[in-house]
Amino acid sequence: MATPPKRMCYSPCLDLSFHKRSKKISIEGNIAAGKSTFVSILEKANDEWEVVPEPIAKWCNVHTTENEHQELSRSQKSGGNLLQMLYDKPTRWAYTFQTYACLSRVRAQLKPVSPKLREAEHPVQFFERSLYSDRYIFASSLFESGNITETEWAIYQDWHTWLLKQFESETELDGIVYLRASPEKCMGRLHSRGREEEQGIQLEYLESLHYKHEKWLYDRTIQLDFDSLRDTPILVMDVNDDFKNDKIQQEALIDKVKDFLRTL
Ligand code: UDP
Ligand code: D5M
Ligand code: MG
Repeated sequence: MATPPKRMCYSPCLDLSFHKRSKKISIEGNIAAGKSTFVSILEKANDEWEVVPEPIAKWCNVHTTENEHQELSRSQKSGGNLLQMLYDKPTRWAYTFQTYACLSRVRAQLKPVSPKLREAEHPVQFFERSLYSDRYIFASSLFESGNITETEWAIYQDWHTWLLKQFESETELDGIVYLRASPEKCMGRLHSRGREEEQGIQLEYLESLHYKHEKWLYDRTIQLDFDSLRDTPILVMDVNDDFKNDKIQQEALIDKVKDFLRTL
């Protein structure tokens, strides 16, 4: 009898020695807290550190194949900006957004690592957010605000739990860095960044996301469905003070990350 084909094994698990010596760290924080700025600083700080950015470009420009194109609405033909659609009409697009956010994050996180990182002695991958923030910050908040229905929430939790368990060894985190900033500070940075899709975001939304981050990563009081996540070490760093233009601040933050990595 023919042996059934095994589930495709993505690169990290093909190389067991790499898998054992590498670390996966998620950088979490509110919208515009400074995550992208910080990960680009991290990437430059050490040759053995690599970054997996949030796949936001994909969410702002959803592509389809030629044939499917004929069936699409005008907004999608013009480049399917799912982030814009989410903010314009969350009751219609929140669930769709979550399916795509999760799919694109799994893909990004399972991409083969670079040969340079594979050769490194102490390789570290930093992810900008994680499959966990999709669920415990955003999807949960959109459900609580009535933008995801009870049925959608039940379906979401079902496939999200299943998917993460399927890819547990490839996506499990060794640590989390929480970039903690006040909602007011995030609002200021959001405006200074000026991403068009986000200009209608209200302080209230940032406050609700802040509260979710605090419960998950600071107070550690939310109910989690993944055993390993309950014990994942968390480094909390205050980023209310500008670090983007302050080398001393940057070095202090990098030193904290190095100390944290040594404990893992
Ligand atoms: N920013 C800043 N000072 C900082 C960190 C970030 O002025 O110390 C700015 C950054 O240049 C950007 C905005 O704040 O215009 C949001 O930062 P980022 O995109 O890194 O935030 P994210 O949403 O990724 O957390
Ligand atoms: O940018 C990420 C942007 O995407 C921000 O507007 C929040 C949004 N985002 C990210 N993940 C999700 C999920 N899962 N649901 C809804 N919205 C999401 P940044 O500013 O870098 O945080
Ligand atoms: Mg970012």
